[in-house]
Amino acid sequence: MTNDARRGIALTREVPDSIAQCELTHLARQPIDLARARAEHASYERALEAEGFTVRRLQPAPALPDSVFVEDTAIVLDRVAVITRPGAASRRPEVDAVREALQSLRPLQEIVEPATLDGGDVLMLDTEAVVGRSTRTSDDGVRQLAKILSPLGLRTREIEVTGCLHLKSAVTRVGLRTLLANPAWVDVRAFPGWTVIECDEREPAAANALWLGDAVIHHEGYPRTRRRLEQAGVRVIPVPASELARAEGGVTCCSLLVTGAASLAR
Ligand code: CIR
Repeated sequence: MTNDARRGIALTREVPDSIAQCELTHLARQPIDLARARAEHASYERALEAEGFTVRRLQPAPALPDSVFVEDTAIVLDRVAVITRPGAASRRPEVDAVREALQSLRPLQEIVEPATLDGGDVLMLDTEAVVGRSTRTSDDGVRQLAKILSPLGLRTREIEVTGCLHLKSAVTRVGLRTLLANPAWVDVRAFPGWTVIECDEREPAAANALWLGDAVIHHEGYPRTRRRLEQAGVRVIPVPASELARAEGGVTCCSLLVTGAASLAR
């Protein structure tokens, strides 16, 4: 696709100086090369631009270590954007800039205290929101989301996820009727009617792909899983993402895609 705004806006946020203090749940802390992380993030933004998105960077938040992972702060749908209340207390101040950026693009709703919900736990499958009941998302968070989505004709379903941070670490959409999953982290039988491509077992974190409608952005470090995707006819755009993986982030985490006509209003 040519470099224009027809696809909509991708909200991103720069890798903060404090990334080394990020939250970690399943990974041991390793040093993160800030310059390299920023270069990888820039490659990711360029890939989105090359696919027709206008990248809009939120104001930087140098003191919020996980602020690059904007996906967790909102769920952007055609007719509403839901501002979340992240499960990690250190991440809650991240939502302010996201709310400000989204308010001219969508009617807003909010997940409110004491509920928690991370955007990384919400997998939208057409008219259904599948929500991972991870350590970050509470039952009340799922209930509040269901209440917001139900009047829009969208169902909400809770699903168990184990061994990884978020539902979308375990399963993501890669096609009109196709998912990419790590069956060790999520029960793939929970998606009847969907073709499920399993990631290579030597690449457990490879189930996280960012679906753009006709291609996916995927971490270049997972060539075996990439081959499986390509064999299934999925167009893969590989990007470097190894430094942010050390912060337990994947490719879906670094953007909020605002697509459709409403996104072009300013
Ligand atoms: C966290 O633990 O919250 C961050 N270090 C990583 C968040 C990754 N986000 C995502 O999977 N949606």
